[in-house]
Amino acid sequence: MKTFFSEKHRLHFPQAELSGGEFVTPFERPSRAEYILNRLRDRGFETPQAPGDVDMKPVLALHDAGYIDFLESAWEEWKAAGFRGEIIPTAFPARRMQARCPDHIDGKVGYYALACETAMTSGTWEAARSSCASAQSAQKHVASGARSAFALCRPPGHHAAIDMFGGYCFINNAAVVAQMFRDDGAARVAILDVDFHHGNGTQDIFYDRGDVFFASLHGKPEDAFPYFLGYADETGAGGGEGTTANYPMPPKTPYNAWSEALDDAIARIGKFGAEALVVSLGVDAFKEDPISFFKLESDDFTDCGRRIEKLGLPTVFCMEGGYAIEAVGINTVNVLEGFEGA
Ligand code: SP5
Ligand code: ZN
Repeated sequence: MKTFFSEKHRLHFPQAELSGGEFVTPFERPSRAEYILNRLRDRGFETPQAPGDVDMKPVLALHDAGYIDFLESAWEEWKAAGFRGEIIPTAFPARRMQARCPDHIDGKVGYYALACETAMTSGTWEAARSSCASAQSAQKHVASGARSAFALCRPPGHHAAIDMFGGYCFINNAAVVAQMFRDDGAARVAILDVDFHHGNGTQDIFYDRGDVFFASLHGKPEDAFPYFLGYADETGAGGGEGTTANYPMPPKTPYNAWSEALDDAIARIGKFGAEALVVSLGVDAFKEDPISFFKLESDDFTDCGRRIEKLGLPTVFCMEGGYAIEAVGINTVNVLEGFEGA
C-alpha cells in the first residue's frame, strides 16, 4: 500500500493546548507523524510520496466559503489586531445569541470554532492544505486502480464541520476524499470512522445526503469529546435519513464489544451498496491513549484492518487521531497490515 505524506505538516505546531485548565504541549504534535513514518519504514512499506497541489474545488463543495476565507486570513487578521499569542477562541455564539459572523477577528474565531483546545498559528493553514493534498493524492491513486492507499494526514480532519474547526481539525480530509469518489462516478460512498472521537464534522457535512453513508464508533457523548453530537438516535435527515450510523460506547469498552459495533457498521456499509470506502483512521481507541477511554490492544488494530478488508472495496485510509505517542506507529500500521492480509 502506498503512503501519501507532506512534510509541510510541520508548519502546524502550536505551543499550547488548553486541557484540564492548563496549557500543555498539544497532544496532536508533529512527532506523531515521525513515529508512523518510522514504523512504515521498519515494516517494509514503500517510501511515502509527496502529494500534488491541493485542489480546492471539492473542499469548497463541502465547506462554507466564509469559513475557508476565515482559515486563510485568520493569522494575518490576528496579528493586525495586535494580538501576540496563538489564535485561541474565547467567545462563542452560545444559546439564544446571534449566529451572525462578527467583523473583529476575536469574534470571528469564536464564530468558526467548535472548541478552544485547538490553536492556530502562522503555518496552520498551509499545513491543513498539505494534509488535504495528501488525502487527495491517495484518492487519485485508488481512483486510478489501486486497491488502497494511506494518506498520512496531519493535521487530522474528522472534527472539521461545514463551517467549524476544532478537535485539532481544519479541513475534513476524509469527507473530501468521499466527495472526490462521487465526482469520479461512484454512486455511493461510505466513510467508516474508527477514531475514538465522534466524527462530528463528517456527520455534519453528509447528514442530509443519501449518497454518502457515515458510520462512527466512539466514546459516548455523555462522557467524551466532542460531547454535543454522536448519539445513536442521530441517523440522518431528509434524503440522508438512515445513512448515518453512530455507535457510542462507554468507558473501558474492550475489543470484543468494539468489534461487534465494527461488524455492524461494516454490514451496514455493505448493504448500502458503497462502491468506495474512506476510513477515518484514528488509533486513539488504544488502551494507553492519554485522552481516551477504550481498551483496544495493539493486535486488535490488525484484526480491525482484516475486518475492513472483507468489504472488498477500494479504500483510502486518512489519518486522524492517536496520542499514545510510542504506539501510534505500531497501531496505525497494524491496521494497514491487517487490511493487506497480515
Ligand atoms: C482528531 C482527534 O482525535 N481529535 C481529538 C480532539 C480532542 N480534544 C479534546 C480532548 C479533551 C480530553 N481531555 C481529557 C484529558 C485527560 N487527561
Ligand atoms: Zn480522536
